[in-house]
Amino acid sequence: MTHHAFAAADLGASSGRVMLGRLEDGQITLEEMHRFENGPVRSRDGALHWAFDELAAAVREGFARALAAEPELASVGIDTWGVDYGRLDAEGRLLEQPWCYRDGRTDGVPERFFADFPADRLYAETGAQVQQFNTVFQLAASGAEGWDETETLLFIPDLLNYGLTSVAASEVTFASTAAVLDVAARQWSEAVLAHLESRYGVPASRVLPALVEPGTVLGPTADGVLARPVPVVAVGSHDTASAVVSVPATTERFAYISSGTWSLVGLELAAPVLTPESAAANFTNELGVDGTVRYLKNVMGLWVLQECARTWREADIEISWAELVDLAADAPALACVVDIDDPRLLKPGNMLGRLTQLARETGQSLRPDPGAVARCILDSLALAYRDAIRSACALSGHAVDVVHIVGGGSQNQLLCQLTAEATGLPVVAGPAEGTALGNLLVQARAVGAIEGGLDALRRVAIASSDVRRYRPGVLPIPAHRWDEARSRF
Ligand code: ADP
Ligand code: LRH
Repeated sequence: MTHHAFAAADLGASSGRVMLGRLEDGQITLEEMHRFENGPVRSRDGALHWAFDELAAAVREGFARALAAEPELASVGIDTWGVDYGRLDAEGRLLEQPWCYRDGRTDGVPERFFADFPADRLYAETGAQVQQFNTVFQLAASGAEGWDETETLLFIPDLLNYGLTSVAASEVTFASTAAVLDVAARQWSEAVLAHLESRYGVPASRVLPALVEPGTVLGPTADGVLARPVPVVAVGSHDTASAVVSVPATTERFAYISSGTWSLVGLELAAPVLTPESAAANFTNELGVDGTVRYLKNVMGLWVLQECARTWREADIEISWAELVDLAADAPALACVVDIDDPRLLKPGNMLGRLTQLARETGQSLRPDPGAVARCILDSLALAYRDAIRSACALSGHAVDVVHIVGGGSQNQLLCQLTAEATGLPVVAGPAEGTALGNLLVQARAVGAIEGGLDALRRVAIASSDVRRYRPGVLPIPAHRWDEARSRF
């Protein structure tokens, strides 16, 4: 029986993993090779960076284990969280550990940027939502220093691929998170690059490499990286792009939520939506696999709960995710809801204090026990999903009959049920390791082990995924209570 094996490294903002995928009879089975924590590291001067060298070593370790387990390993591929980058000198050395997008250096930068490059022009060109951490604003914030020594700017997955292969390329799904692409052409935006150079002294057109589409085989791992050279595939290297590939959809009329540190909520479309209404609603048009567009909104996500859990851990209160979900399920529904996308929740630290403040500002009070806090976060997320899905459909004219939730958050049964209740739509939850699966699917096709378009990849995703189904109307929360809750902020 033919059998192919691939390894996927999937680095989220809270954890990374390397999964071995075995493809047999149209089905991929996953085996975890390595799992490691990730998170921003505060340097002595207070700045937030990523421990890139440690992440690169962990990816390599995971790939080495995969090759030891499957000596015929056909390829490896890497995806990571969006927007961040590193700068390399002429010898290919990293000039500094990459900045973390949650650092405060971009505070106020979009407003200054738009003074001489209007927001509507940036949206018409790049289709990117305004998030202060978009690469374009990070580059504007970085100042003119260090660019003489910079030979190449690479995004995080491209940087990891470069470390494996010495090939410098920029994979387009990730590049689309940077707000420096002409989104319709799937090419660098000459206008945005020229502005970065003339206004901020950032020689973007010189340091950015050629773009490649997902599925491009970059080349073999360099000698000595692994026990033998293994092809490296540029997959949908933005984690959300890989996650969307894995959605086990049986219809085109689906919305997805890629649920992890962030919740990426939206639709798969054939073309970007670049209308002023879409810009006003701050929807982004990120690029997907096979010429698709990921039309979505960044909802603040389980980050808020992760930060609360970190505070409880520091106070010696250890609660597993499953226990937290149980406590939240026992807490009253919609007792306190906040605008979970308030920018004040973006940075690390004092999350409980900030939630309490948001509640107070809207005439509510938040009970400080973990069950009530978790319930507030999950109810607020479900409300945000409802808004995002409704708006995405209205702005794009694409109707949906089902919501797919993939990623670690698909294991949160309360959040899945609340999503069904709030949206009034059936929810299909899983796969929890969707991003790794999407990464593996694109590799499998790149080396010829699967043939066909996204529908063929999704048939394998369906065969490979255990899903759980939720229907609306199970919890005693009628629609008008969601409307009332939404009216509080
Ligand atoms: P990222 O890739 O952004 O690091 P993941 O997709 O790994 O994120 O999802 C992490 C999140 O998944 C956690 O913040 C947690 O809320 C949720 N999660 C993980 N395991 C469980 C579980 N057993 N039950 C409920 N939620 C879970
Ligand atoms: C999710 C994600 C998201 C980006 C954010 C920085 O992991 O890639 O799509 O906006 O991280």
